[in-house]
Amino acid sequence: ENVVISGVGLWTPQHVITNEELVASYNAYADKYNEENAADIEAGTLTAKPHSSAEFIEKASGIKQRYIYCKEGALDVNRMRPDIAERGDDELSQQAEIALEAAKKALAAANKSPEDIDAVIVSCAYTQRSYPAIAIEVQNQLGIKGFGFDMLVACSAATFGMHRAWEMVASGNARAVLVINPELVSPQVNYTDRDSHFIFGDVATATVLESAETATSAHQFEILSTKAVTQFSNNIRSNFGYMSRATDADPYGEDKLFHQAGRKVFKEVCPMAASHIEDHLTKHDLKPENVRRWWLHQANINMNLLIAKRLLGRDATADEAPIVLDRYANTASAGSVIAFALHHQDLSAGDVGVLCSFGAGYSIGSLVIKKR
Ligand code: CO8
Repeated sequence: ENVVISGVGLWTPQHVITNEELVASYNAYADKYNEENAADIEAGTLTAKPHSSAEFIEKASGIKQRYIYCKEGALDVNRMRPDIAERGDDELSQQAEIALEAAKKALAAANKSPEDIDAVIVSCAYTQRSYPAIAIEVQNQLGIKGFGFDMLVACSAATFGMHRAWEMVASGNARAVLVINPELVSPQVNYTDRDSHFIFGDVATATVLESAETATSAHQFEILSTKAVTQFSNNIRSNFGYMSRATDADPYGEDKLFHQAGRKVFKEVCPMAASHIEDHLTKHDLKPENVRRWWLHQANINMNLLIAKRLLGRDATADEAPIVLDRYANTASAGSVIAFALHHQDLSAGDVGVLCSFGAGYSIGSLVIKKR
């Protein structure tokens, strides 16, 4: 059975943090930290916190700003993390709230109503609780029958989620599947660490995958095939988890937040991603020059430029490989889906595109798709 992506939805938080705001807050925090710990820094038992810079951030990453679900607290030098009120069991969870925003947009774009959907997958880098699944909460809110589940694949959560939806529809086990990526990552960002404080932003994306036979939307992309690979690496890691209570580990320890060896990631992931994409295209007797659009993972502009250059043998234009991380920063698994959401309506029937994620795990996931 031919499967299409028949709709995509993008929810963007209303709060923005510019590089300048972020750096002013971090530098004030660093000054305070250095002053309070002057004796230990002088004695050499503690390292002084160096200043961050907006110029460095833009040059090293291409990021100019990021969106955040709750700005309150994140820039407060006495807090340095968002200040989000806990909700009761009878209230909608924050992650389900943003998932619903994107899901409704995807359903509208796909021209589908909840009765048409047989499964809901919430796939992202973190879920705010273990159970009941956020997907089941969303399913309940929308009044969808069938089933829902959560899955975590860090950077490749969105593509791997779409892979599972493709399998469900292709096998005839579901008519249509809603895949949602509520990337509410700001609570996991260490705003006191200059190496990583600038990297991430919050967003939610969603897609509807269904049989080509039932699709009626204006913009449909047939999935020619999917391809995934994982290879274990500690270079991007978060040790946050349910075991902390038993191990007596500090639940707020720095290793419980996102941390990485960014240089190593860059060196190792770029060649992996380029050869993965090349192999995937070869399966369809396609060459990189046959690809009209590249919706690539959005972690770092230099990574995308390098991967596109390896594939094409020249620089890709912004029209060929759109960049959204200047506005959105790295949004974990949602980056390639944001690029798709903002840059797909201009393609013509028969145009081929590649949607590809790469990052933590390591994990790489791609879909070769064709405009109908
Ligand atoms: N301001 C000023 N200077 C800085 C700053 C800063 N903010 N940060 C670092 N520097 C300094 C460094 O200390 C270093 O100084 P020195 O040379 O004296 O040691 C110098 O600047 C250069 O630093 P780097 O070598 O680290 O700089 P790079 O040019 O390599 O850029 C990057 C750093 C941007 C991190 C780059 O290496 C990169 O992007 N790598 C790839 C990273 C990547 O893709 N990671 C994947 C992220 S994970 C993901 O996508 C999803 C995970 C799950 C979600 C998590 C949500 C929280």
